[in-house]
Amino acid sequence: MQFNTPLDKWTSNPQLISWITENIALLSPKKVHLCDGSQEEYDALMHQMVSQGKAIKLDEKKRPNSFLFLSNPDDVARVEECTFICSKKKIEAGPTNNWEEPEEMKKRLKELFSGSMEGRTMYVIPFSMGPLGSNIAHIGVQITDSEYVVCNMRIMTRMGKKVLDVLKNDRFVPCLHSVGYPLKDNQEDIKWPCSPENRYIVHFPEERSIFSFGSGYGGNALLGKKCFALRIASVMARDEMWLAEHMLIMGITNPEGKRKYFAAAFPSACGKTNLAMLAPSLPGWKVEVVGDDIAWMKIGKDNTLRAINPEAGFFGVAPGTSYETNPNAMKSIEKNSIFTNVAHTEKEVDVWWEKMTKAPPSDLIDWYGKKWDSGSEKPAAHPNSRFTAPISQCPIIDPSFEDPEGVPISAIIFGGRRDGVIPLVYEAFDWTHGTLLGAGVSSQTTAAAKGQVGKLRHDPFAMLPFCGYNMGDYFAHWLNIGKQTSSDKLPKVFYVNWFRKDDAGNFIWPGFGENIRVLKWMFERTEGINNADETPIGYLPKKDAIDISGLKIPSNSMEILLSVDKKAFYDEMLDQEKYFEMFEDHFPNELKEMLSKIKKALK
Ligand code: OXD
Ligand code: MN
Repeated sequence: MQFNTPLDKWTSNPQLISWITENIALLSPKKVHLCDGSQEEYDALMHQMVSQGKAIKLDEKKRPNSFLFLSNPDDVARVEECTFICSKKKIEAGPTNNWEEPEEMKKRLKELFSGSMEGRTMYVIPFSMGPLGSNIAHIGVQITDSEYVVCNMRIMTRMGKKVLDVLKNDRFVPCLHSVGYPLKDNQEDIKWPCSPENRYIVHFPEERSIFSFGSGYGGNALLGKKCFALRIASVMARDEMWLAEHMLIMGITNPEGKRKYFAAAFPSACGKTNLAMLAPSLPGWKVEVVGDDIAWMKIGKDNTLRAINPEAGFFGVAPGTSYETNPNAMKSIEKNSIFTNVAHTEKEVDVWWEKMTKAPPSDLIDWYGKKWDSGSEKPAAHPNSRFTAPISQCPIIDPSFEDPEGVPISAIIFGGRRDGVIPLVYEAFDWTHGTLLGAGVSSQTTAAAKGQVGKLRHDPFAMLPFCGYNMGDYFAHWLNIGKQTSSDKLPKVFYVNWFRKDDAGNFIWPGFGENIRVLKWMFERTEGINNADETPIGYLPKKDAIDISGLKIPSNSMEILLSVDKKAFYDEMLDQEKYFEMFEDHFPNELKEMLSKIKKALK
């Protein structure tokens, strides 16, 4: 077998050496490339993909060192129906995950992976989720036959030789990935190799291992992200008493210069990336970003809940992002970025997507690679098209982004998209109630996702597709975390709804940079300021407690935004109760009692 560098010089980790050796035998690659994570390696792979017609180099002056990929139209998003949690017992995976008997699944995977890298290079990528050496961080190694994956992993994680120096002879999470498109008898490669009819994204939680076959896209293929940092990490977190969450982390500084950190979980299409990079409308307030998607949190030496972002890059949805809606995201992707399935201009070769500018450029090539007519019904960029960019390029990166201790979390925010019932903001009575707020997260579906628009979808903790074990046990784990420190050290928990509508169907709250006004109220709550009223559903802002100075909204808006219709909220509680029934006796009694208490108070 031809290696780019001798295996025994690259690592002396016995588990890693035998895993690589076994997989060479199984996958039958033509060559093996052990990644060092260098810029030269990245540049050479990109150069190779451009010359093979797999990538388009964007104009060097307009967008230096940036590339565009157009995927197979059948490989454009995470595939939840092909995602499995193969715990030994079905009950361990719970009612919200797909499950198959692990030995059966192993057999099927063995057949699929057998010879799947013929004619290709097998890349081995050591990566750290979290700052190297942090006691909250963990190490994985991904094997893949996709150069696109190697380059994306270099942006999304801390990757390469430096990780092996930290790993030494310790255990790592093995992540095996193949696009499932072997090149037999010198067959020519194609632009986006994949195998959509044979997709499997499989997790073995007891073994802490990941197998992904058939897709080259995003969360299916960049295994550090959803597969490791959420599904497998949630199991590790349960076993080791920490939290792996689908949350952004933001630093908020008040005009007096005091900085606090908030973490927030929202289902998709609720503006998580925009909130993480918010440009505050209130003078003197500052927001900085630690992460936009995933938070790992652990009670620290000081007994506060400490959070790190395990990722090193953004893998953000492009459409809708503009210098107006999210200038900090736009500045983060000005160079050294990868774009997937966006449109591009033919003449100067730069990227474009819906709402990036008011009017589309005249010479657009769409995400299929065809000329796009501005009158077309179909969007030029795929609705799930993405940018991959280093967080270090974000102009508002938080100074503690690399802090191995993590940042202390003062508030946890849950939320969803609801046109009624749920007020703009309220605060949980305590950690148990906060856990119920997380469990009760639900959101109305938007046109961005498949299916009926406006339908209510339960998405507990925004973790529905990402929890690696029984979600009922996950709720119990949250309650346990609350018992690991004193209540004054625990973050306060809030629920927000930016999306309430008036009778005419218009959003009442302006959102975006104005959300700082709601964050300011939460900030004050975490300071112990008495600016809330106790109500049956939690603490609501006192009249005039939310700073709306300089905000032009109709005079009764705040009243409507903060109103609670007791009957409607009672029905909401009944709906949650019904939803929780599926967890049977895994649903914690403490939450049942809290729910009953709230129902009683609403009666
Ligand atoms: C994501 C997701 O891509 O949550 O971040 O689906
Ligand atoms: Mn996400």
